[in-house]
Amino acid sequence: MRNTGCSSLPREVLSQFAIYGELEFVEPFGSGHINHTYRSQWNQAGTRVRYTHQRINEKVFVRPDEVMENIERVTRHIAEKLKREGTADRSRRVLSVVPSWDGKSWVRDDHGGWWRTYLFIEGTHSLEVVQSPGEARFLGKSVGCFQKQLADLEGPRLHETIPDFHHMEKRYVRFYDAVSQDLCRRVKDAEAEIAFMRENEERGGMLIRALKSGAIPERICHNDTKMNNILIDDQDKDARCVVDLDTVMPGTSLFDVGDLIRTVTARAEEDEQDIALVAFDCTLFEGLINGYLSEASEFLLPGEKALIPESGRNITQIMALRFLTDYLEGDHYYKTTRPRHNLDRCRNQIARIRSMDCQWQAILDMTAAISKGNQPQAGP
Ligand code: ADP
Ligand code: GN1
Ligand code: MG
Repeated sequence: MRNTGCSSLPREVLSQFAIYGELEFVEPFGSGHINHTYRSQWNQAGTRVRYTHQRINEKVFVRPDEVMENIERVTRHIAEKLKREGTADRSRRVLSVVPSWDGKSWVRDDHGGWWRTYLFIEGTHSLEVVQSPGEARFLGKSVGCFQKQLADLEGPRLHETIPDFHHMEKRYVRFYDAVSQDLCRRVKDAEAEIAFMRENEERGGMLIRALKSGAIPERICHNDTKMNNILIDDQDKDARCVVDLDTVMPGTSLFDVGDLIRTVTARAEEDEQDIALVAFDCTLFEGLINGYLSEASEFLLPGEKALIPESGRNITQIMALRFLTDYLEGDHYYKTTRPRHNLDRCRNQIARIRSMDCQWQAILDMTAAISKGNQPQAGP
């Protein structure tokens, strides 16, 4: 079935969450590609309170119970840490899961759909394009901080909510299947893009090979750090909260910094159709990596730092591959609003890679210089 983003929030679902007061209204919210997101407003004894509700996309997350178990553990861990550290404004720095009246983190609707609720984080917005190195710095710092907060999560390994999510080699297997089957007769529209994917296959496997061989360590990471999954404070413009936690699971730190590089440095939206406007911006890259390493430098190993430039290229390539595969398979994964939407997205990602390639030496030099400047302090 096509993922068009249409659905509604049943009232019998809302009434099962532990929310007091009178419902004023519910509206669709956000521009995510995967879940169905709504915002509700309530009158609680004269105070206006808002919540975020999401129907989990079960075609993507086949074990919503495991997704929610991960999210409960991760949000509890971060919230406790913020409390111990006496951090101000804590409920805007981590998602708060609102339970059902019977104490679960989810509610099922009459058709078996899975729903969850969070406190709506007020006074924030998310970005589709970054304008300044300062914004890029805040975004990088927030993801470095998120990884650091989870580095000491105890207990069993988190569930892999989407197995092999960033496994380039397995993504290629599926892509080649889509090309050879050509079920929608779309291969003819995408010959140049298919050729690009073939040419870049070997290089694209670099991160996953490094992870699987043990050259870089497995860590808990977010796995979907595109910038609109980070909420920015409306007043001071600093990043407040990393959201969209469905894919928090084991991976490499490089998946996260790579997705930041992909989204933050391009000076254009992911949906921009005029690829002449897609251009890698070195000053945004510098701000981003400075911010990220100001938090992450203390735990990253030299092998991880060395792969930061490649991570940006790699995650951009995997996104190009996934958009193209979805186009060839008939647009069943990402929400689309027009024909060729996913092909356009793939072209946009390829333009990002080409622009990075034109500035590759600058990217390498800048990363090395920032890493050197952010060396962890030697112990006493
Ligand atoms: P998707 O998986 O579909 O991308 P997200 O969890 O990212 O869904 O939610 C969609 C958007 O809604 C996010 O990009 C973010 O801007 C916004 N959002 C999500 N949760 C909250 C929240 N608790 N408070 C405020 N905004 C939120
Ligand atoms: C999806 O859920 P959302 O819109 O934040 C996707 C990411 C892609 C992104 C591209 C679970 O992210 O992997 O990078 O679209 N999430 C999933 O915009 O597939
Ligand atoms: Mg999202």
